[in-house]
Amino acid sequence: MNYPKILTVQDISCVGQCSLTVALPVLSACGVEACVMPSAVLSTHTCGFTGFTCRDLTEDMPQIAAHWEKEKITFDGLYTGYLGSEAQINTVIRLINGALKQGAPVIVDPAMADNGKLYPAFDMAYVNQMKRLVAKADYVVPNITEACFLTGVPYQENVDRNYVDTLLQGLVLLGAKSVILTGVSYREGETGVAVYESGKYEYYAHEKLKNSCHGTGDIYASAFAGALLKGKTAFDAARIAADYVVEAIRFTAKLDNHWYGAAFEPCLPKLIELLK
Ligand code: PXL
Repeated sequence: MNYPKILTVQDISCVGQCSLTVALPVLSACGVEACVMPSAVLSTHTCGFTGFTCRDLTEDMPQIAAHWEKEKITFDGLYTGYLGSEAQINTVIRLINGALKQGAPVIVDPAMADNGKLYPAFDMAYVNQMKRLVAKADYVVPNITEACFLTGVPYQENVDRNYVDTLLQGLVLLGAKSVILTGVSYREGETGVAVYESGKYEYYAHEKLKNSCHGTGDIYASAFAGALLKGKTAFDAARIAADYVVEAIRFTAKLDNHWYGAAFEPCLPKLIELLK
């Protein structure tokens, strides 16, 4: 019975359908035991709400890790998302070095930017710290914007194979073993995911919907991590996650004024179906 235990490190945005409120249900639906190390508690996410509160848990994180170490608790995989600081990245690197079982994959979603821009909380110093985490990744799961910030390649809205190859190679040069690059659109009405693993490039194209939603990167990375831990190949996990996110975006388009996130919950049965 494949019942893996994954650790995910990211914030709790109490309202906003992102980070841990996405990762927990999605990983659970995949049939994976999801353990968490929350990096901060925010009243909402930071994109579109104003006046949100934030309780930084940077100082709690090493204490949590120390307790796990004492209890000899280890994990079959580690998946990181939105983090807040260099100190948090240091704790994650310590977990990678000490809290994982042999061969457990490290999945890094460098959640920090979209549409050509960094999220409000981040600057280039954080981008540089994130490079240290990418260097430890078995799978890095950026969107095009994040890949550009990490590699120093200027952001372009329209991309071709050459441009995508430059991003993939740049991420591998940083130390990532495999790259799952999302939002790669070569044709009108179509977008997709480029998977670069062991020197091999594969591409999965899917429908590009007219609406876009905040938080889809978190839904994508969570579904990818869950599918991978359940034994799917990286390409199959990338495809399943893409099909699931498309479904969630399609569902969200039917709602009135659901602006802050994607309604991924009603589509969880579809994810479970895709995993069969
Ligand atoms: O990965 C999305 C995300 C997660 N957590 C917080 C955010 C965002 C994006 O804006 O603000 C706190």
